[in-house]
Amino acid sequence: IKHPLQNSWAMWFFKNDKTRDWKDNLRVITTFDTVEDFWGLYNHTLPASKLQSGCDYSVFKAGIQPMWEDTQNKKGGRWLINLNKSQRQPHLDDLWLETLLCLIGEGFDEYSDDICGATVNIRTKGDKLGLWTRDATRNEATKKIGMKLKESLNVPPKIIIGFQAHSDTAGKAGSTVKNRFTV
Ligand code: M7G
Repeated sequence: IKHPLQNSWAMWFFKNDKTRDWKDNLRVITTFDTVEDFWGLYNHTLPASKLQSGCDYSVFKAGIQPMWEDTQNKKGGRWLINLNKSQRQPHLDDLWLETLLCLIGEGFDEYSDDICGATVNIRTKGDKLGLWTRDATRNEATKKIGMKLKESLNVPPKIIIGFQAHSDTAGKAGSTVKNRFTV
């Protein structure tokens, strides 16, 4: 008998094809709800660091699409970890795996219900890790989740990470988005 997870999850893949709408480039790879199926999936998918630039992986609770427009995301936001180019080879895959283990292991304690999912963006200008939560107005939950993420990923204290509301991010391609919280 397999070990059930608290939630069912879907893993998504995004491939940047500029001839199509952003949403049409997003595909579900598979869903899983046991520890064993998670590892089967993890071991059979290309590590994030080996994806082409412009691609994303996302892992979200089943029923939530990894986009701002989903009803579960539209009032939410993300904690964002920006990596520089030199961090992909030594660190990206470990950081992504640790993020996934926090998600599926419900590692955010009493705030695990605030979690929607996580995304890794592979980009030449620097990869990004985002942890998406459902309500950017929940101050206490948001701050605690950010602190827990920073601790779980061993982000050095002097590196400050920020939380941005999706409503601030949407439609602001290229420009800097203000942080609602930092830890
Ligand atoms: P990105 O892939 O998050 O970061 O956003 P990048 O700038 O480092 O590549 C790039 C663009 O993808 C955005 O400016 C939007 O046009 C589109 N995009 C990204 N996300 C997460 C969404 C989304 O949730 N919904 C929609 N409609 N477009 C999105």
